[in-house]
Amino acid sequence: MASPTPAPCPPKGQALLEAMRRHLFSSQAKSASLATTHDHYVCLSLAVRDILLTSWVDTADTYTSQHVRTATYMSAEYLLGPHLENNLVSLGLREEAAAACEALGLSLEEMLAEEPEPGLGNGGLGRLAACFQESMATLELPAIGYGIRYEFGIFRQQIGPNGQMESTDPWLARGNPWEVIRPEWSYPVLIGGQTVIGVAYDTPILGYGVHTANTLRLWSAQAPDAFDFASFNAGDYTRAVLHKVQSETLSKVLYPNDELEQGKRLRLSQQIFFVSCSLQDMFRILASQGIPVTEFHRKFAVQLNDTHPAIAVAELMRLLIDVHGVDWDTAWSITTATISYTNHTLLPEALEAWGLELFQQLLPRQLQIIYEINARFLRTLRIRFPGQPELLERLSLIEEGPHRKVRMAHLAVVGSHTVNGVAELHSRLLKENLFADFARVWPDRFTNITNGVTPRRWLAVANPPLAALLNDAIGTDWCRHLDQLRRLEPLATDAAFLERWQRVREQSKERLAATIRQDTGVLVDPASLFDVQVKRIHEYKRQHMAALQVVERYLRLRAGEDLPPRTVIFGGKAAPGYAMAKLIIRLIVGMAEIINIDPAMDGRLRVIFLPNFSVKLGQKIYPAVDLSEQISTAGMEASGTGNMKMSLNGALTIGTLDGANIEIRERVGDDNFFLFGHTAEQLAAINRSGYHPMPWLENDALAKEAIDLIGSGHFSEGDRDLFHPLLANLCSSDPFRVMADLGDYRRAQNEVDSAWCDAGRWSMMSVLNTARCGFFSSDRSIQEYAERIWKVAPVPVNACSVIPSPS
Ligand code: TH1
Repeated sequence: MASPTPAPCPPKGQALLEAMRRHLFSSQAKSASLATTHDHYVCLSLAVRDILLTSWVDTADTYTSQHVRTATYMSAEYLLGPHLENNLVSLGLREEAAAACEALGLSLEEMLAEEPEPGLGNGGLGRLAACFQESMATLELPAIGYGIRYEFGIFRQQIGPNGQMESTDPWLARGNPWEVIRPEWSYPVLIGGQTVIGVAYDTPILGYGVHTANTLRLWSAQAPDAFDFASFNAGDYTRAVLHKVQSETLSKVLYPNDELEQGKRLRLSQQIFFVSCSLQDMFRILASQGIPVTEFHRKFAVQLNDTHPAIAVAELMRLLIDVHGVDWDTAWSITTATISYTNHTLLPEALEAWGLELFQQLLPRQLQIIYEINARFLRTLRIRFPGQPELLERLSLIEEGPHRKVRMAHLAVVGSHTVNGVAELHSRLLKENLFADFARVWPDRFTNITNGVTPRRWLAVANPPLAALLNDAIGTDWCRHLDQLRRLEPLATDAAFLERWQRVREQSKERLAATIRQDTGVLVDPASLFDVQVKRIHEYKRQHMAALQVVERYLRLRAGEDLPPRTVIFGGKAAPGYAMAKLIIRLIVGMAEIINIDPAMDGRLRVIFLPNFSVKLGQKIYPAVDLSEQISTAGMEASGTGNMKMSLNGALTIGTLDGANIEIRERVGDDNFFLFGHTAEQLAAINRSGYHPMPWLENDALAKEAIDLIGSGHFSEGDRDLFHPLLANLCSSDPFRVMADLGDYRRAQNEVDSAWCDAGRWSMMSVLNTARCGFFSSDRSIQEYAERIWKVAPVPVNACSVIPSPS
């Protein structure tokens, strides 16, 4: 609300204020008396956009006039999160915007809350793509992000008594002030004999504290203009419109599956659609700069974000040969010199393989090219490895069997000069298992680049109190050079500093407690230990193991044990078709219902399932985490990035030796990390000798009691059948080795309880987590991509725009 006498606006704030007033009239066509909160949000966003447009225009001019080498990132997902606050922080205008809002009787917080989140991704893979875009701009690297402008992003999750319910996410319903349509840049794509047009929508991606603003170019599907004129003229208007509707479904909705490949016709169509538009766009840029097509690989480096855009290998060949008249061998050298591929998972169910029939129907020419690539590849192998037909069969781009398929991961490896995994362990396992044969053929092709997260969104924007403390203690350089956090180390034993640290953490926990109250109605004590697992719900991530642990804690508390107060917080979406994941949510919700009303648990234990985990909600959660749960079965979580966000914000991790946990532990130190569980190697050995959960369970009275309690219907209003599929699975095959790790998990949790009781020591460990996490900046990851894979150098952009800056 307006304060009676608003503080005078600073000059840049004044300019924002004037621009907001102007946009209310010229963009929203309203007077103040009719303006809604959303109108004001749009006006503020447009006012900020006016300012960043000079950077955007200057960046495009600089890149065009200097013919710069450019990295292009192809990703089916970008989990961007809201733009407004991030742009304000990048421009250094957060305070000014707050003042401008206040002068209008508005609050900046209210404006920020109005922004719908572009949820064009499922989870870690999409969020990584978003962090990478921001880091590329901050490092002043010429780059373009290519993807799909889904009209509906990841579904909205509501939690009812029966667990998860989904609804659509119409994020574009009220327009989008951050994008610019470029109808002049649209391209035809032939899919299943029908032409679809992709139209470019551009979003500026600002670098932090630099004049660079790169472009994220997302393709929207449209029916061709002259759509089916024949039917139209024949009076079959409906048929003509039907084709239009069919074409436009291509960019209608994001598939809500995380790490699950579902062989859907529409999905393959989406992939060729955005890949072909992007490559055609790159040829257009090449031509506009007078560069011959045979120089494609000198102008562009193309990074494939997992196999979703792997069809780029065949499509680039097709465009070079069929459209630009290049011969096969030259085209192949250009393609393999251009493309590189990041693998993000070892899970077999995520490995894309498309049935030949479907492929033939939709993309006959690309299939022909794939056959030719394969024939030539197998020929070289036959010469190098004579008499090894099994090896050839394993490496082939085509999977044999009753249903022959194209293996997209193989296509990506064969068509790339470099293949990387996303954490050290993952990259090693890629070479030892999934791509072992390929590693024999091309040992130098494989490398590792450990993931990172952007400190702008995940510290400066998400955690203003901590950012202010850091600025005060070690200066402001950490935001661009996250390694600077090292300078906190000496302060980890400084009592006065620890007190301030504590205060900052309390603030974040109070803020989250307020959100929890608003979203679930449950009151939680900010002084309790906030124990958090937020991420997609998946059995390999083992939310059910954490749930079992909570039931055990409940039993111990009921038996009179004295344990420090905890608030256990879960959040995350389950793929709508993934029954077991939905059942895990149902279990957590059932536990919360019983535990949170049990007077004996008051002040001791609270269980929360926060609905609709998203980037926005993550920004409130990560700063408030005391204990970060990273408990996946070793060898299954390729990297994880939530683990980095939590540790960076001062959480301690309880975790397995999996993904990037290993590197986090190496850096923060084993004293400041609660390790448990079998290693990937130990699990492999257990698997070889035949795993069964029963022997583990039989020696574990507490685990048995917990399972029995769940089975008794205690958390399901007496329904003994509800959780049967989950419990039966745990007690028979237990594919994710929950029982093998449960005992050691409990031991580590007990250590957490004792460590928490020494508040001073906990704070020191918390400081050391932040201080030693500088490595996990996406700036560092991107620097490695740019130097080792793309060979793309920074190009600083100077303010040279002829258009005057509005400020
Ligand atoms: C995730 C990985 O599970 C996670 O460990 C990693 O940190 C993240 O990628 C970024 O590298 C993946 N998400 C998906 C989503 C789909 C298919 C494969 C993966 S791997 C749809």
